[in-house]
Amino acid sequence: MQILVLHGPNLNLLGVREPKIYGRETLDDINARLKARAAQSNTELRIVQSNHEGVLVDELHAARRAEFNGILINPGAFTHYSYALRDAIAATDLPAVEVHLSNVHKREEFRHTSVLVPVCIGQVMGFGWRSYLLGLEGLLNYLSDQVPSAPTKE
Ligand code: CA2
Repeated sequence: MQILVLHGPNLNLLGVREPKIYGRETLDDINARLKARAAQSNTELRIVQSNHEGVLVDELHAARRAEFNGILINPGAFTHYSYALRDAIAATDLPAVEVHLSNVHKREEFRHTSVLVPVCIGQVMGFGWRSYLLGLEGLLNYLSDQVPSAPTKE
């Protein structure tokens, strides 16, 4: 199986700034943990971090063409207002899980809305770097529950 992991804007700063909110793990640390867990389920990850909305949209379009099985995404602040990302996730027709390091509901009002979660199968937040692993776990479980479609009779 293949899963696309997307990290949105500013997440490249993880571990370097604001450790009280986002923890001390770097993005490389989180990616290594995700890869190790995915390998246990014979799953390959394509991992991309971008500060640019269009790059994330392009990655989502490419994921559909390349027959990925699912998407794990921390959209960063795009969570709260990007209809472009929402449309792109919906267009993939793939199961997507939204993850957040922080519990956005304990933070500023503008973070309380996700315009993306309606096109995702689920959302995990508030567990720091573990949110990513919990999100991956949920996605892998969801995918393993999917019954392969029966071959069509002639
Ligand atoms: O809690 C999350 O994972 C967020 O997606 C993080 C976004 C924020 O805009 C969302 O509301 C919630 C911000 C990521 C910024 O990451 C930084 C990491 C270190 C230093 C500064 C920013």
